Amino acid sequence: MFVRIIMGSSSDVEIARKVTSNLSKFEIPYQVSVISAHRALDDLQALVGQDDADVYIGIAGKAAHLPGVIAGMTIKPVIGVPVKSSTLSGLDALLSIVQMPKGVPVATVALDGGENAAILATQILAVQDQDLSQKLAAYKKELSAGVRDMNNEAAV
Ligand code: RP5
Repeated sequence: MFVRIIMGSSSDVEIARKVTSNLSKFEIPYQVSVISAHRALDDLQALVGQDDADVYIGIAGKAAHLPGVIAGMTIKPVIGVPVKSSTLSGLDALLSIVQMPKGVPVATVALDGGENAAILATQILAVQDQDLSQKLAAYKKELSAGVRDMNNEAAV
């Protein structure tokens, strides 16, 4: 079991780090590559064509076709992370990733949302993994506790 993370440029690395640090919390193996759908399509085809990952995460900015192209090459779930790397503040990337044609979905998370991409990948893998399900349940409890702490700390 592993998650394949592909970013469109090395300039996306900070977002990729958000993904890897959160996957690591759940002890999920991953592999990271830099491959542009526009500039290295053959390399992308060769990698995704190996069909060895359980979930793909595509990270890209500007005209962000990378996750959609990955989705066109695989039957595995694809999560897209739009990156705020353009003069349009990432709206271009968001729309490029979310507006997929019928039959080729990309599960799109928030701009720069590497954390949620990792959590969503974990949830997909947990469907068939009891140990991961338990870790996610514990994580949800931590989230709730965090909000309760905010309530206690809020000076209102
Ligand atoms: C996209 O264009 C990349 O995903 C990156 O977010 C953006 C800028 O790429 P570079 O010009 O930094 O290589 O392909």
